[in-house]
Amino acid sequence: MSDGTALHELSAGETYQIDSDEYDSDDQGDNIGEKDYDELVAEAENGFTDEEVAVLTAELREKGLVNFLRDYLVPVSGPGQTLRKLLLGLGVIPPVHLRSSTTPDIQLLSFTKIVLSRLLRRRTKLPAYNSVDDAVSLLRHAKNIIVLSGAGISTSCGIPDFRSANGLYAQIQEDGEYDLSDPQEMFDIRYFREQPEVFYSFAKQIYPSNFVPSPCHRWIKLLEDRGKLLRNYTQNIDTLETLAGVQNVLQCHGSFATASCLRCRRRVPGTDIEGEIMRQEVPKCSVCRAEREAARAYEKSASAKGKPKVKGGMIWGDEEEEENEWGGGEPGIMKPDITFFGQALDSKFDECLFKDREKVDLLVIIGTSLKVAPVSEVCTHIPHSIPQIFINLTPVAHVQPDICLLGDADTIVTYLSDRLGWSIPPPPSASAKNQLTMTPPGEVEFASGVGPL
Ligand code: CNA
Repeated sequence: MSDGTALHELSAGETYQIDSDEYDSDDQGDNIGEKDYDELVAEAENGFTDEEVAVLTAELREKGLVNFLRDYLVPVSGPGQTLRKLLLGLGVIPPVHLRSSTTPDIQLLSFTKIVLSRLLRRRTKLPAYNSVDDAVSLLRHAKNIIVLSGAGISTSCGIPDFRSANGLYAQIQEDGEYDLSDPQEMFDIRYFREQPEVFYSFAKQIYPSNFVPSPCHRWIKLLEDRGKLLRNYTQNIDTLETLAGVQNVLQCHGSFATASCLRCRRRVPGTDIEGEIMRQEVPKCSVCRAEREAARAYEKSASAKGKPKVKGGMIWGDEEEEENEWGGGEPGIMKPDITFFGQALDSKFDECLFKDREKVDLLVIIGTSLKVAPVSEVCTHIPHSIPQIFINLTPVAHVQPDICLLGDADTIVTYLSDRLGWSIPPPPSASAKNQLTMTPPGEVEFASGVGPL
């Protein structure tokens, strides 16, 4: 689960490795002597048998990290076991500063979690499910489907995805207009703070203005209408699932439905900054702007009268000080409430996944490269015995779904529906569209004085 982890792109191999960001063990010079090593091996061999380790690993994959650790450390009957014994049983030698046999569990916990997460990420394909017929049968019988969707379900609506050959990253690279070491910087919060104009130069391309939900969005609605949708975890920020009428959708990466000031955190309806987005301008916070104007006016009159430059508890000093206060010399910059790389996901993601993993009976992944963590980890954080269907234009190498249906997602879901004798609902009427576009799903709190849409 996200565990407060910031949004980040999986780097090559990361899925299967404890990377240095996750665990900075200051382990330089962690050479292990032959004697120590032999003692650890002996301790491991006296701990769990191979069969017991296999059972523990299977339990981990079914229960998930949190439940597994709870049951392991505090079992209903009998005394708990130590994390040291578990780690050694899994063949993992703790780093030197955690290696003493007297190291308490509490100190080993973070390291153990990383080791277990790594194990969880290795899902083995279920041999029973392979064909299109299997997919049809799974869909027919499933009652609690999680749909994990990505930008690929909106490309047919005219919204480019990130990583396709004609996606946003390729466009940005081709334009060569911005000095970016990686097109991903376009969605990096640090970069945004420094150069918001870059994001706003292309934001209108993905802004949900005149788009009509695709057959895929409506297919998710169909699953919901048939009482089969447990939840749609969407990485998309275009709110088209909501426009299609899907109720049980979690917009994991936020959406354009609201926007907030980076400085004062005031939140406003997304439509407040629509004009600037369409004109490719950087929207500024009107409150911060007014405050700054007032502060400047005060400062001017104060210095004319020889008074100290103090207003409202703030000290208005030299240019540099003021620049820091405003975050780069600008009054508060407004940012749509979409999650950028480097920002943490809403805790709702963890909460929902923790709850849903107990009920889910089928995972359908559509139109995503599964390159953005932590959402990509939905695949491995639900019990590994739950079947997974992957529908996408291009294959992925780093996950192991059971059934891969490669091609245009709209065509595939239409085909599956035909086979099932289901009909995908038509696009919403124009009036429904006006009501629904940009409506934030669930409850959204606005700053005082600002009403909901
Ligand atoms: P991605 O990494 O760009 O992957 C999209 C995937 O969809 C690729 O693997 C494509 O092969 C596949 N694809 C493209 N067109 C189709 C199609 N017609 N049928 C089937 N598959 C197709 O995007 P992800 O969603 O994996 O990455 C997550 C990012 C993308 C999230 O943070 C989003 O906010 C972000 N994003 C969202 C939108 C949107 O809201 N519509 C648009 C662009 C980017």
